[in-house]
Parts: sequence; C-alpha cells; structure tokens
Amino acid sequence: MSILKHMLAAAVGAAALAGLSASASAQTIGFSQVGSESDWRTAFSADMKAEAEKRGIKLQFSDAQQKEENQLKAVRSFIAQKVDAIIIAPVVVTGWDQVLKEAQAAKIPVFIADRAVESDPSLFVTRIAADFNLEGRLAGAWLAQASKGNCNIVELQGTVGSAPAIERKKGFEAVISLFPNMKIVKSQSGNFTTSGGKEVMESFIKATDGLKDVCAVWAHNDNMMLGAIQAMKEAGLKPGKDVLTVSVDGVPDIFKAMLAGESDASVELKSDIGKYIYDVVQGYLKGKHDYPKWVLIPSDLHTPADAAEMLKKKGG
Ligand code: GZL
Repeated sequence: MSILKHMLAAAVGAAALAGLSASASAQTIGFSQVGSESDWRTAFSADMKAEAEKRGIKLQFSDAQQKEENQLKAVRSFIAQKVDAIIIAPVVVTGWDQVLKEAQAAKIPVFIADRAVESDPSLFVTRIAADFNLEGRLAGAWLAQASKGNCNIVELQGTVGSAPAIERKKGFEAVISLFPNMKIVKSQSGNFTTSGGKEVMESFIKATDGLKDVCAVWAHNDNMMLGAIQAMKEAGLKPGKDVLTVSVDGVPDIFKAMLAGESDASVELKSDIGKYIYDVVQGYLKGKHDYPKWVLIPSDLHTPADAAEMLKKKGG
C-alpha cells in the first residue's frame, strides 16, 4: 500500500477513534458564569461554548449577571438535573459552602474556574485559574520601573469581594510597598465594567483637581481602564502620557489604546482556557483523580512594544 494510502488509513482511524471517544465522553456539564461585565468575560464565555461544541459536551450555560444568588440558583438547578459535572466561576469568594456540600452529597464533581472560593478545598475537585496576586505584582513592578519608584497612584478596584480584586490589590501593594515614594492616593471599585471605571475616574479627577500630582492609574481590569481613559480625555488630559496606565486582561481594545498612545501596559489574562478546563473535567470523569488543588494558567505583561503582535493574536 502506498505511503499516501497508509497516511489516509491512519487519518481515518484517528478520526474514528476521536469520534468514538467524543461520543463515549458526551457529557452534560453545568457552567455557572459570573456575567458579561467585561470583554474578557465575553471572550471566555465564547471560548467555553465553542470548546464544548468541539468536544461534543452538552453545556448548560448560565449567566448570573454578577449576582451570587443567581449562581447559587443555577448550581442547584444543575444538581437537580443530575449533570455529570459542575463548573463555577464564582463572582465573590464567600457564600459557597452549603451549595458545594449539596453537590458533593449528590456525587457531582465541582470545578472552580477563573476565580476562587474561600470554601474548604475538599468541597471541589480543583481550581483552574490564573495567579491574580502575580498579576498585581507584575503591574506594580512595571510601574515602579516606569515611574522610577516615584508615583502617586489612583486605583480602580474590581468587584468587591472577588478573588481577582482581593489578590491583584495585595500583589500590587506588596511591590509598591518596597518604594517609599510610591503610594495609592485614591482607590474605589468600578466593578470591572467600562462605565464603572469611567464614573470612578470622573470622581477621582474632580477630587484631585485634574489628577494634580497623580502619576498613574492602576486598574484591576482593562475595561475599567478603557472607561478611565475616556474620562481623562474628556477632562483634557493625556492618558498614557501625562498619566501612566497599567491594567490586566490584555483585551483587544487595550492594545488598540496602546497603539494610539493612550495606554502603557496590560497583564494578559488568557481567555481561551476552555481547553484546559475541559481537559481537567473530562480527565476526572475518566478516572484521573490526582489533580492538584490549583491548575495554574500563566499570565504575562505586555506594552506598546508588542501591542500590534498581541492585537493580531487576539484577532483585533
Ligand atoms: C479574572 C477575571 C476578571 C477579569 C475581569 O480572572 O475573573 O473578571 O479580570 C472580569 O475582566 O470581570
């Protein structure tokens, strides 16, 4: 048989196996998603749906619109439907013990994705997420270098009580505390939304007489930074120049802002993480039960130097 025929036979065999494994692993998975508050969240949701489709997973997707009570309702509905597994991206870290115990009693494995809970780790299989504290440290280190350790900072916090807001703040402060002339002079939550970031920045501009003596804006996500950039421009300020900016997510519009000279740095948070999450869930359902309690997704910082390349990578 010619080489080509061998390759075709192998390809057909592989496709059949893949088909078999897909049908054999056709599972129903419930996914309780935070909401659609940011470009990153929207991209993450799209990736979770596309990857489930690719793997023949029946995904029960629930958008909680950033309300914990909606997430708790969704998880209880998944339990009632007797799904094969439950994935939760928790809007805040507290309030999960009871529903996690109910899922455990129903023998449905739970996986925490993207964010984190304060609950006992025995109540879920594992957490597949980035290191928010590291993201805060990367942002703080970049600003220390960019400002030569001399900077009054205004901070746009994420959703109060959420793991990324708690840990990004801790990581950022751990680094700037090493520099006596770096301090956060204003800090308030914009709830991870563009409109929230704009409103808070407008109040900061008013309270500091047009960001007088303010050297930088630190935002826990890009959407709040994009709102802050709008507010600074409307006040006649030059974000990215008069005021340094650093945020997290690495969404396409922040790279566009960098190319326009209006943003200086963003720590990328990978949004195409459905493959990692489903690998873990499907691995567990097939019998692999020795996952660590945290499957870490890497993050790295980007600046205008590679903004064009990152924008292309993000399909922007
Ligand atoms: C972090 C993620 C955060 C993003 C925000 O992993 O949960 O939530 O940084 C989103 O854009 O709102």
